[in-house]
Amino acid sequence: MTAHSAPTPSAGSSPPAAPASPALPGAVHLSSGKVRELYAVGDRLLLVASDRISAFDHILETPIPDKGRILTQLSLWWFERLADLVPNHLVSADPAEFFQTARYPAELAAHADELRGRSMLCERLDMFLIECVARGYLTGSGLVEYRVSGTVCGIPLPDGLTDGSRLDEPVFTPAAKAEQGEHDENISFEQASRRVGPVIADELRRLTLTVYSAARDIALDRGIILADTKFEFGRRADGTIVLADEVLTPDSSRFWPADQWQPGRPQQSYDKQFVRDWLASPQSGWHPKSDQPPPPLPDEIIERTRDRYVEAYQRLTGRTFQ
Ligand code: PZK
Repeated sequence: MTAHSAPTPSAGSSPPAAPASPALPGAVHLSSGKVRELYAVGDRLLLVASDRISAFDHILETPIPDKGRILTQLSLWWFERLADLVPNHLVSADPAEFFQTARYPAELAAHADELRGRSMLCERLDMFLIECVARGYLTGSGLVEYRVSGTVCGIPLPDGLTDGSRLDEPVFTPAAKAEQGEHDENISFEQASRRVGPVIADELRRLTLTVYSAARDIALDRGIILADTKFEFGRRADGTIVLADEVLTPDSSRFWPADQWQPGRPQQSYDKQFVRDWLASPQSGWHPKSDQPPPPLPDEIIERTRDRYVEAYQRLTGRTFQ
């Protein structure tokens, strides 16, 4: 994990451009993801999911109510479902439980209500410096490489595939984590092996494809295509490889409605389609390629998008949200 570096103080009297680290008394802020925050709490980590949403590579100013809770609950459900296949980093998702542990600072108890449902207390692992991506369908950066060279991360694929094509066998397509604001860079299995060592690279590929395949089957039974997904793994002091981060959420994966799947065109996104369609429409007064920040979302788009996250959660888990 990279150390948190404080923003460079700006010269003169102008205020710093970046917002201050999101303070959480009793926790040390380590890093900000696009839509999540990571804190150290004693010798553990606290992952907190916000309601922020990104689209067209921008973080929108309009939050989607409950998104952080929905995605956290979905991750937790997957961790439970997949526990027989791979150990995971979850210690507790219940503030009432984790506030009782001796390592937990008393100040944090005052924030139990804002953390409940959207946070996970986790083991602090030694993270592997690759992103472990599995793809069962061809799209995105995989499609871009395929069109140039007929390969994805150096893996040759059959001719004649198109945007959204199903692959006969899912492929492991590792990526190198990019600096904030940049896209992760696809790398070959050989490059991944150089980063983590050949034995670990083999094991990460095996775990990634095993977990993806199990999740893909579960999702498809419920009418959702899990086109691809990104996992992060780390290692315990005893050497055990552990699944970390959030898993199999619409933010770490591509979810497509199975009944609308039609290879040969970009697929409808299960969660963000209303946001994308509205932002790209004349109504928004904005262009996806614009340098300007996107405008705030209308209430109707916020509501419909929240409904989509709830629907994805409920369809996959069979549980009712809240
Ligand atoms: C870890 N990130 C990504 C960045 C986030 C998440 N169990 C772990 N042990 C050590 N490090 C990490 C984890 C996990 N998960 C995860 N970076 C380091 C990240 C920003 C916000 F919520």
